[in-house]
Amino acid sequence: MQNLEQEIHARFTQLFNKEPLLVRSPGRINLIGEHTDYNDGFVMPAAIDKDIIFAIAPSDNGESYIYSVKYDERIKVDLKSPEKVEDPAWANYLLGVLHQMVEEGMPVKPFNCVFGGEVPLGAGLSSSAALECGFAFALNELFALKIPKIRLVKMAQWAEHHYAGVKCGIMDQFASVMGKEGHVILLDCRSLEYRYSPMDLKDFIIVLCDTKVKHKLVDSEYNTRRNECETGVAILKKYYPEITSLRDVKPEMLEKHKAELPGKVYNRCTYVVSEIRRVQQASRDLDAGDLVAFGKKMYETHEGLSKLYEVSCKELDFLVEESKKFDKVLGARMMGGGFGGCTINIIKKDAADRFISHLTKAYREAFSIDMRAYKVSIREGTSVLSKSPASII
Ligand code: GAF
Repeated sequence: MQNLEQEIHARFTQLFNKEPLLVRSPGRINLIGEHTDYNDGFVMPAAIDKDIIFAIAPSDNGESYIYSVKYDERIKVDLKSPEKVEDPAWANYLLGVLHQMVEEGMPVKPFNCVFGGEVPLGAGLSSSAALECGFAFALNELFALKIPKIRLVKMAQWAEHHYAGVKCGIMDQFASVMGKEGHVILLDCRSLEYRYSPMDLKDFIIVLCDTKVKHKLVDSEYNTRRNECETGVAILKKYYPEITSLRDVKPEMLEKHKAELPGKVYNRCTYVVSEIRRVQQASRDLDAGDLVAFGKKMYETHEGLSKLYEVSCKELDFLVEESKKFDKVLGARMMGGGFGGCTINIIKKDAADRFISHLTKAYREAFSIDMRAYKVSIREGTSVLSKSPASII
């Protein structure tokens, strides 16, 4: 982390010969509550110790540049109209944020920015939210725009919808900005009310197992799921005009009108309706310190995501099945949008290394792929690392 910060700082001073403001923005995990955010449900995410770091300072020559360390690529930004670009893809997450600030007439002046990080791409840890949120946060700080945090969250989500083309919910951006060290966030995605709950794992830790696969059509399948949920709501609304999302749907309503719902739509809705309830129960488990009950619910979630919501894949299913061979694993499931990325596992500390080497071996034998494992800790959301007086306007 220290090294990354130094690297980004060094690259900035080398390119722009100035002291920058440094901002970190984390990736996220989600304990439970998957594909519930865009259905007005509950989620339980947290920010983690994997960051993207931004170095940013005002520019002295009226031009603005953003440089990606990972891709060793830079773009020149037109501050008058930061429109979507064909290439490079990474630029759109940032341009989408900038576009809104410019549209709203915020006093964004020419700047230079260098960013890079350790949130793995395509692993379901929401590197895109970290990118959007960190950039929004950095501009807000640099130009003292006084944008409230929740507005930064929404601007980041807007960039994802309109510049990256994924109709995501609010969870990832919320977790990245609002995360709190050692706590999970229980977020009501309808009202945006939230509370922090201490994640007291006792002798357990969280291990992520990265399948290293990202199957095609992830984004279009994501948008399709969202549409299927909306179709379910539209059909049920004929009978229950008061409902506006799956949050309002009770299991009995689904059963009563099962025959009118296309099979897939019924399955998608069944999963979401039960997952929304499951998160509420899981939150009570956590309050009661009952990690065993919590872990069981993670397995139930995976089952629903795999069989009913159909966003898992053979690699994720394999890792979850293998985890069941370890009695020291309390729960495991696929995490995030699906079709690849990571599983999240809660496992006894002293068994973690054995678990990782067992899974790595089994996974390599099954798929000829080297799985990657991360032991993660829960950290603070997006924050300033260091301010250079010269860089602040
Ligand atoms: C992705 C989305 F960005 C989130 O909004 C959420 O829907 C998640 O998939 C599934 O729970 O990470």
